[in-house]
Amino acid sequence: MEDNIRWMKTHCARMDHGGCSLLVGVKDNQIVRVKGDPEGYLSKGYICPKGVASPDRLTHPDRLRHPLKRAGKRGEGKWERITWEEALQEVAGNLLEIKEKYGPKAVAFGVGMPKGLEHFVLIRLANLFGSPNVVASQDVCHAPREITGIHTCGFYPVADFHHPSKLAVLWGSNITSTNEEGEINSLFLEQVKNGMELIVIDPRRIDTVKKARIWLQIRPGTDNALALGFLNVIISEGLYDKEFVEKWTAGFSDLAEHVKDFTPERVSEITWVASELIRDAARCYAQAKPAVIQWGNPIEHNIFTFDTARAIICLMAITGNLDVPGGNMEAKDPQIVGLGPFVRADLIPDKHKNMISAHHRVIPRLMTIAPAYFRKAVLEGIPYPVKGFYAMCCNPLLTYADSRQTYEALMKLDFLAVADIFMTPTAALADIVLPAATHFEFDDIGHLGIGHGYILARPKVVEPPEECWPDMKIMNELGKRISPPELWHDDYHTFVEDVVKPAGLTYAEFVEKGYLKGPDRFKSYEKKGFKTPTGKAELALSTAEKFKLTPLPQYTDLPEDDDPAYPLLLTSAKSRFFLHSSYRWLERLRKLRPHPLLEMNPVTAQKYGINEGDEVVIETKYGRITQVARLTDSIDPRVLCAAHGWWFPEGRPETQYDWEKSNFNMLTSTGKLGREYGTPNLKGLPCRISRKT
Ligand SMILES: Nc1nc2c(c(=O)[nH]1)N[C@H]1C(S)=C(S)[C@@H](COP(=O)(O)OP(=O)(O)OC[C@H]3O[C@@H](n4cnc5c(=O)[nH]c(N)nc54)[C@H](O)[C@@H]3O)O[C@H]1N2
Ligand SMILES: Nc1nc2c(c(=O)[nH]1)N[C@H]1C(S)=C(S)[C@@H](COP(=O)(O)OP(=O)(O)OC[C@H]3O[C@@H](n4cnc5c(=O)[nH]c(N)nc54)[C@H](O)[C@@H]3O)O[C@H]1N2
Ligand code: SF4
Ligand SMILES: [Mo]
Repeated sequence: MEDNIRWMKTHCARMDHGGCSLLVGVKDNQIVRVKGDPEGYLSKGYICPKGVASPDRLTHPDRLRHPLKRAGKRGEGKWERITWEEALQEVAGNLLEIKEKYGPKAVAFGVGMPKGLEHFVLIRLANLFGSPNVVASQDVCHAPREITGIHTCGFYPVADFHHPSKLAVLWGSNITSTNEEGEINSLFLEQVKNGMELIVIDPRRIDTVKKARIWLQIRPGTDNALALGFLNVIISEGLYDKEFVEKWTAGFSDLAEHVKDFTPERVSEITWVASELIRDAARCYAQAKPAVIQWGNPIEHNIFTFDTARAIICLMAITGNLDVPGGNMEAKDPQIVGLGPFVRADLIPDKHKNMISAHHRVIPRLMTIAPAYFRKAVLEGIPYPVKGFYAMCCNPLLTYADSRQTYEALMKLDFLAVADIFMTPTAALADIVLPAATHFEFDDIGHLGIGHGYILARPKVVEPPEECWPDMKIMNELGKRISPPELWHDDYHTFVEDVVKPAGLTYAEFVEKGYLKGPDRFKSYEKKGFKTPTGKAELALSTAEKFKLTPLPQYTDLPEDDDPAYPLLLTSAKSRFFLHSSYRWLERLRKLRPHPLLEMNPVTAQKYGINEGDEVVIETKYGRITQVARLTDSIDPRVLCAAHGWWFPEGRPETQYDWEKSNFNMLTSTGKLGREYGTPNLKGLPCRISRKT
C-alpha cells in the first residue's frame, strides 16, 4: 500500500497563520495522510488536530465547486450555476458600474486573517482599481501591536524563541492552542523543558499554567492597568536596565512620574490580581535576562489597545529586552520583494488621505479600514458612501463586532461578491459566489509581511477541482477586466516568482530550501539608533502632539462600565479545533467540539441553576445568544468564557445557517471604539446568563 504513496513536503496553512512543516502522502491526486515533518524549522515534527484534518477541506462533498449567481432575493439561498467567464463579467461589470457612478472609493475590498499570498494580491487589486479601501480585521489582530511598536521603538517587537530566554511572559497568549503568527509551540516548549521560567497572564488556567512559576488570573480587559503596575514596581524598586534607559530611551522621567500612581495595591483593585503577585511577577520579569513577552490578542481586544501595547513595549524597553537574542526582537526579512512594490503602492500615492479611516483620524501607518468604519460608510455614507464589496478569505457576518450591523450593511450594498471554499453565512448574502482553490492546491508562500523575518514554501501537492481557482488567479483575471490589464500577469504563478526573485531564486529553488529567513542581527540601534524621531525607544512619544496621541500609556477606565443588571464578565478565546468561523463543517474536527461551549465556574453554575451540558442564554446590553455550559474551576466565578465564530453549516441557507444563534459577535458593539485603530471591545463585557428553558 505505502508503496504507491508519493511523499511531498509543504507547510500547513489556512487553519491558523500556518507554519508547521508537513509530510504529505499523495496517491492519485488525493492526500491520503499528513504527518508533522521532524525537520520543521518552526515545528520540529509537531502537528495539531487541525493540521491532521486539513486535507478534508479539499474533498468535502459540500465544498463550493462552481461559480454561483444569486437567483432569488438576497439571502434567500437560491442559486444559479454560471461559468467562470460569466462570473468574472458579472463582478467586473458591477464594480465598474459603481466606479462610474460614485468613483472607485465606493468599492471596498475585504480580507480577514492573512492566510497566504493572495492577501497582498487583493491590496494590489484595490490599488490598481483606484480604491484606497481594503477592509481587514487588523484593528483587532496585530496592527495595534505592530504599529504601536513602530511608533514607540521603530519596529514590531516579536518574541524570539530561536534563542534561549531565562523567562517568558505569556501575556494573553494561549500559544499551545493558537500557535499565533507561526509561533508554533514547539520551540517555546523546548525552552520550557530547558528551564525557561514562565509567567502566565490569563483569566483562565490554560495548559501552560501547569508549567508556570506565576499565574496572574487577570480581570478581563484590564491589561493596561497591570502593565502600568509592572512599570511602577520595576521603576520604584530600581530594577530597570539603567545603562540602556540612560542611553537608549526618551521620556524615562516622565514615565517614572506617571506610573507612581499605579501602585500594586491600586492595580490589584482594578485587575483582581493580588498585589504581592504583581510585585513578584514584575520583579521576576525585570531580573531575568533575557526575558521575552509573547503577547496575544487580548492586548488588542478592547478600546484601550493603544495604551496597553504602549505600556508593554515600555516594559520591554526599560528592562533592556528590546532587540536582544531571546527577547523581543526586530526580525530582519530575507532578501525578498518589498511589499510596497508588490502591491503597487506607487499607483495610489494619496491613499492615506482618501481612505475611509482618514476621516476618523486613525493612527498613521494603519493602512487598512477597520470594519466598524467600513460599515459606517455603507450604512451612513460617512465619510462617503460605499456601494460595492469584494470579499475573500473572510466571514464578516461572524467575525466583525456587532453582527447585526454587519448584516444590515451587507444587505444594503448594491453589489457583494464573495470568494470562499464553502457556503458561509456571509457568502449566503452575496450576489456572486466564487469557488476558491485552497491550501495544497496551488503554489503559495506563507508569512510574507507578518513581521517574523521568514517566509515558508507552500508548494502545491494536488490539483484543485476543475472549477476551483486560487484567489490569486481569480484576482489576476478580474484585475485585467477592472484595471489596466498590462499590470497583471499572463499566469498568476508569476506572483510567487516575483516574491523570491530578489533572493536570486526561482520558486522551485525556494521550495527546495523550504524557507528563507533574514539574518540574525540584534541591537541594530547601536549602529543607527532606533527608527523613531528621537533615535530612542520613546517611553514618552515625541510625535504625540503631531498625531494627537497620548504621550504616556494611560489607564483611564474599564473598557465597559460595571452594570448591576449584567453582573458577570464575559471574555472569549479561540478554540483549539477551529479557526475563527471556519471548518465547523469538517466532521473530523466537529466531532472533537460539537457545540459552542461557555466555560463557567461550578460556583457560578450552581448560583444560576445550570448543569454541565445545559443550554445557556448569554446576554449583554447589545444582544443575546445561546451556548452550552462547560463547568470548570479553571475560571474565576465572576468571569465567563464563550466560544467565538459559531454558525451551523448543517443548518438552512435561508437563515444563513443560524448565524445569530451562538455567534459571539451578537454580543459585541461598535458604539465605543478605540480612536487609534477603530477597535471595539471584544473581551471584558458585562453580561448575564440564564438556563434556557
Ligand atoms: N468576538 C470576536 N471577534 C473576532 C475575534 C475574537 O477573538 N472575538 N478574532 C478576530 C481576529 S484575531 C481575526 S484574525 C478575525 C478573523 O476573521 P475572518 O478572517 O473573517 O475569519 P475566518 O473564520 O478565518 O474566515 C475565513 C474564511 O475564509 C475561508 N477560506 C479558507 N481558505 C480560503 C481560501 O483559500 N480562499 C478563500 N477565498 N477563502 C478561504 C473560510 O472558509 C472562511 O469562511 O476575526 C476577528 N473577530
Ligand atoms: N486554533 C486556533 N488557532 C488560531 C486561531 C483560531 O481561531 N484557532 N486564530 C489565529 C489568529 S487570527 C490569531 S490573531 C491568534 C490569536 O491567538 P491568541 O492571542 O492566543 O488568542 P485568544 O485565544 O483570543 O486569546 C488568548 C488567551 O487570552 C485569554 N484572555 C481572554 N481575555 C483576556 C484578557 O482580558 N486579558 C488577558 N491577559 N488574557 C485574556 C484567553 O483566556 C486565552 O487563553 O491565533 C491564531 N491561531
Ligand atoms: S498548529 Fe497551525 S500550522 Fe501547525 S498543524 Fe496546526 S493548524 Fe497547522
Ligand atoms: Mo487574528
